[in-house]
Amino acid sequence: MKEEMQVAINAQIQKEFYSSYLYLAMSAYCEKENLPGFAKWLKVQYQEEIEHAMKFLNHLLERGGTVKLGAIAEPPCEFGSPKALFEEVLKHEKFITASINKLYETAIAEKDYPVQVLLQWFISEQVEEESSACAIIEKLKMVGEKGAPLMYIDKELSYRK
Ligand code: OFO
Repeated sequence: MKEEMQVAINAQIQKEFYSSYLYLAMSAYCEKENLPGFAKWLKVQYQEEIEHAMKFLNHLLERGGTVKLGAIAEPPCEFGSPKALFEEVLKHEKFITASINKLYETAIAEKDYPVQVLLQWFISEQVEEESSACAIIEKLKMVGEKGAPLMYIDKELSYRK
């Protein structure tokens, strides 16, 4: 596996772990704000992000590459209203989508076909990630962010497995 490809995948592993760290911080914040359903949804998201990081890490290992884990930055601990928090989720997912697309361009330039196949899963996943954040933002816009309607959304989010 070419060096440039390995560097790019290691950088993506770091971003996926940051995503997990960010969503764990958001989950803890929601728990503190008495929004257990939001907290649960974000905790599932945190676990999914670790799986994303591991898909890249395992691919590197399977191809005889070198795993070089970078430092994970400290995420914020205050996120404002539920809508503001989900706007942050969407913004972060758009950043990850751009990063995955860039990685795909590198895989094409390096003629690394196995990485291109791996990335196709991530490209579809990013469509889903952005769409679910958008759907939650839209619901919050529709019902507002207080009282019974907020509790209803909180309950709905608690069903995520
Ligand atoms: Fe949220 O998709 Fe990975 O980072």
